[in-house]
Amino acid sequence: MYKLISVLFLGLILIAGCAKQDKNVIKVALAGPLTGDIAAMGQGMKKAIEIAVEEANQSGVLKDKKFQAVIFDDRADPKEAVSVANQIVSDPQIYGIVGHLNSGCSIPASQIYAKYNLVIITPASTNPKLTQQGLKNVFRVCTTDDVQGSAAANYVIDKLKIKNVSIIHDKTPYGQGIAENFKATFENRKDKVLSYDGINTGDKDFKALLTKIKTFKPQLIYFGGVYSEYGLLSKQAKELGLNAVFFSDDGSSSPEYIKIAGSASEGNYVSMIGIPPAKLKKAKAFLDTFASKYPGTDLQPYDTYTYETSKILIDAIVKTNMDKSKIADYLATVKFDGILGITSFDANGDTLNKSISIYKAKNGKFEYCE
Ligand code: ABU
Repeated sequence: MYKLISVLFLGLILIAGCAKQDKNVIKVALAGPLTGDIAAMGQGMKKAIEIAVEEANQSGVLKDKKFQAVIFDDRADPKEAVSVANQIVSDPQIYGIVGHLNSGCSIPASQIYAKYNLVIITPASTNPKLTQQGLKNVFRVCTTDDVQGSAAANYVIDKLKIKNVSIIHDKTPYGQGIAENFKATFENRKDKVLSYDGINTGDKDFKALLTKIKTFKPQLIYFGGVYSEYGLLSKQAKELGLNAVFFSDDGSSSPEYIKIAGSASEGNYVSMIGIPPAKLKKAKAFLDTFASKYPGTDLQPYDTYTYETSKILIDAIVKTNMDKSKIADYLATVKFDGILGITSFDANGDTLNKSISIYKAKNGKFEYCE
C-alpha cells in the first residue's frame, strides 16, 4: 500500500513537472561542485555558462526559443554526480551537459548520459580514462593528465634543475592519475622519487605525513589534487620547517590556493591547461563581460574553458536544428572557432589543443612562467 501511494505521488510530481515545461526553452545543463571545498571553481563555471547563454539569447539565434542554463551541484562527489546525471537525463528539455569538473564525477556520469544519447562536454575533467570508454557522446575541451603530468615533470627537471622529489596525491582518479604521470616521466629521466603517498580529500591535518617527508629532504614536493588540500599542505609544510618547493596541477591553479596557503604559497608552482586567458586575443570580450558582471571576483581556472564549452554546445544544438540525436556526430567533426582558437576533437572526443602553461606564486598572485 505504502509503495502504491509513493508511486502515485511520484507520478503526480512528474505530471506536474511536465505540465510546467515551456516548450520554447532549450536547456543546457552545468554540473559541477557548487558547494564544498572546491566550490569556488564550480561557481566560476556557473558564471561562465550563464554568460554564454545570455549572449546566445541576446543574439536571437533560436528565434522564437530561448536557451536556459540549468545548474546541478555534484559536490565533487562521484555518488552525487550519478544522482545528478539521473536527474538530468529525466528532463527531456536538456540538450547536453557542460561538466562535470571532477574526473571522478565525469566518468560514472558519462555512462548514464550515454544511455540517453546526451552529449557531455567537460571543460575540466582531465583524466584520460574519461574518453577511453568508447562512448561517442563524450567530449573534452581540456587536454589530458598524461600531457600535463609529463610537461610538469620535464619543467621541474629542465628548468628548476630538481634531482629528487616526494610525491603526494589525493587518491582520486584525477589526483592519483596525474601524480602517476608525473612520476613516470620523472623516473624515466632517471631522477629520484623519494616517496609516494596518498591523502584523503577533505582531510585538514597533514602534519604527520609532512613530518615523515621532511626526513627525506626532498628538493620539491609534487601534489596531484586540488587547491583545498594543496593550500593546507603548503601551509603546514612551512610551519614544520619543510622548505621544499611545491608544485601542483590545474586543479590547484585557483587563486583560492593562495588565499589558503597565504605567504607559504610564495615560490610554489602549478601547471595549467592551455595558455593564460589574458594572452587569448579573442577572450577579451568574455573577460570584460566577466569583470563588469562580477566586479572584484577572481577568474577561476575553468571559467574561460566553461564559457567556450558552453558556446560549443550551444552552436551544436543550433546547427543540428535542436535534434539531440545529431549533436554527437556534429561535434565529432566540428572546427569551432572560439576564444581558445580552433577546437576540434579526435576520435575519442579529446581536444586537439594540447598546450600547458606553468605558473609561479609571486606577491600573492600566480605569475605566468611559460
Ligand atoms: N582537471 C583538474 C580537476 C578536475 C579533475 O579532472 O578531476
